[in-house]
Amino acid sequence: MKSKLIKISKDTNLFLKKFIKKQKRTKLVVAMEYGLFPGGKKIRSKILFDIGTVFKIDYKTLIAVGAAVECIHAYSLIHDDLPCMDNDKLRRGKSSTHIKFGESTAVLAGNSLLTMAFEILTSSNLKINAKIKAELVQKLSESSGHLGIAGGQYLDLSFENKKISKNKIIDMEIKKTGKLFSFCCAVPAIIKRKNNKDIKNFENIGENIGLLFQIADDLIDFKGSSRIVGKITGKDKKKGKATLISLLGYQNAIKYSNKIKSKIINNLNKYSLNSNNLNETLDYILIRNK
Ligand code: GRG
Repeated sequence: MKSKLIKISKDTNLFLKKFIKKQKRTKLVVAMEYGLFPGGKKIRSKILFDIGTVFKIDYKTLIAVGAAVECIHAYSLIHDDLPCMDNDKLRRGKSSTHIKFGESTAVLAGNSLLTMAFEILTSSNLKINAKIKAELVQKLSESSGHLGIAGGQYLDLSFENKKISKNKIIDMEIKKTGKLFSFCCAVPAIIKRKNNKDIKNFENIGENIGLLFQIADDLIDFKGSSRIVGKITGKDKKKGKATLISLLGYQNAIKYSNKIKSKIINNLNKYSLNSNNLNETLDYILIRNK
């Protein structure tokens, strides 16, 4: 598992470096690269790889689409750390982008990474037909906007210091974190021109993976060490964040995450697909300490 993740991470970074190198160099690109490299764990790209391999999608295509996803993800982290959002000074073991370059540059670097994701999806590097590219662009935009990450972040901020129901917390976490995983899981089905019902099913699997990932992230914030995680931990409690841990307690949140894991695997097994790779990624998500 670790060696596959390292290879995917290396190939994704290489793809992104080459993509940026082909463009005219600007000062803003320095802040974009700071937010992108060396980068995080590349779990979203790994999920894309796990499902993509089952569908026999070409590796280079998976790396290119994964690179677009990592641009959106890096953008969300840069903006998430801004003083008007979660106000964090540390990310991926170094100063947040706005601490290093200033707020306005961080906002613009984030915006430029968002648009770069769509440049990648529509570029000639990606060898898939135009109709499928358009569908990927549509799905990724939907996952990033008010129905997805941005909408989830809005809810996350507006839920602070309030008593929020389990369903509302789940809805917020699926939007904030799940929608990008949902996109990763649907991509192979979209490329293989599966019907809408199958695509919806894979989106649903992705939402649950995202939810699982977010619960694990909240458990790390609750118990993890800042030195290992590379960002300040213990913030959720201080900020009065609505999480499944604050609602259910630590042990029950772990039980709930195991239930979601079984749901994901059962759902995938319905397709009689080999879920070995995905299974090991889910285990990694649950046992990781950063
Ligand atoms: C990006 C569309 C868009 C809007 C901006 C700021 C914001 C609105 C959204 C924030 C969303 C957010 C930060 C959700 C948390 C997701 C999460 C658990 C991130 C941590 O992911 P890891 O652990 O990070 O994969 P690494 O560093 O490993 O890549």
